[in-house]
Amino acid sequence: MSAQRRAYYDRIAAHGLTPLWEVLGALVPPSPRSPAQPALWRYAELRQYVMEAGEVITAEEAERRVLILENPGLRGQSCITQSLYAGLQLILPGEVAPAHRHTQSALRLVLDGEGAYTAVDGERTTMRRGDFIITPAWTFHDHGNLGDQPVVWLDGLDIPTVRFLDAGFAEKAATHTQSVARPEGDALARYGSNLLPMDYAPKPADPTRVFVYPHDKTRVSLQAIASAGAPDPHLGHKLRYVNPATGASPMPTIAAFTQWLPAGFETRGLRSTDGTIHVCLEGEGEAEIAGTTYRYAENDVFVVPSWHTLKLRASRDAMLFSFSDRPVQQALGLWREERL
Ligand code: GTQ
Repeated sequence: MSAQRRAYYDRIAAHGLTPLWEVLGALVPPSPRSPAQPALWRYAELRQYVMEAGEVITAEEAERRVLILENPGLRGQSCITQSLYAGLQLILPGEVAPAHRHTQSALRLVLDGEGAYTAVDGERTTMRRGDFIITPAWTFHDHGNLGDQPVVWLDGLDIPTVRFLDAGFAEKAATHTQSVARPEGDALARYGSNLLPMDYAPKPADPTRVFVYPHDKTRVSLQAIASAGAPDPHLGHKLRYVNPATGASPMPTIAAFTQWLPAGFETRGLRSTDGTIHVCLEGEGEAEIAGTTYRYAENDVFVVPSWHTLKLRASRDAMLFSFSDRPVQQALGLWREERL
């Protein structure tokens, strides 16, 4: 750089100015260049460290005893993609993770152990492996373990999105455990059975009042469509979770999906602008992400950053759960995908 330019940049810097032409290519790239990297977390290797957290701190002291899955390209930022956070939460028998609420939206995918519950706005749901549970923004929630086994689930939150917007609020509830206001199953009966209360008129972006999508029901649906026809070449047998009252994603900031890949099946390459976190609930196989192959097995988590081509293979019948910020991108007219 010429001495004249250098001196000029230094002089304008003192006035809070900087030249666009030095950064234009990076600011407006021809296609996404995510700093996030593809990565896979092997549950069989991580489980011991998750259990060890139970010896290091109590759920109550921690408020939430979670090991964050940090993207290797985004260390220190508590995120798995630029917009989403993921972590493994442990709750031991007899423990309570005290009630609080925040403007961040959360999902849980139950992975290991039985006997825990999550309570959302006064209703408990028993956490069974594979259940997809949500706690929408600003709903009080607490977790407890009434059983005799450690229970582990994957948390997915829009923490980085809310941080980006500087829109985070949180508060603790007056009591550790919410009092039970309605029997278990109430929300599913009222909002999740192709029926709705007479006076219920949700706005388009309202989160669903159905806060648990039971694994057994989802699996039955996947099995039915898998035996009814050939898999989509790019998706296998894939369905999206919805707010049944609106058809929109369960929460406004996070989309979630479930997918069945028959043994021996391989998807064609697909890339999309929503960086996506996948969890293997059943079976095993390979994820080829931008040319690098990762082997996945039960309870493994892998992340596909924005605009990285994904090919999935199943060596045994595989069931995958996934989530992303797709509804945010779609609301803003930004979402793109390319099927190769
Ligand atoms: O369960 O409320 O992994 O507030 C991070 C923040 C879980 C929770 C996390 C949270 C929670």
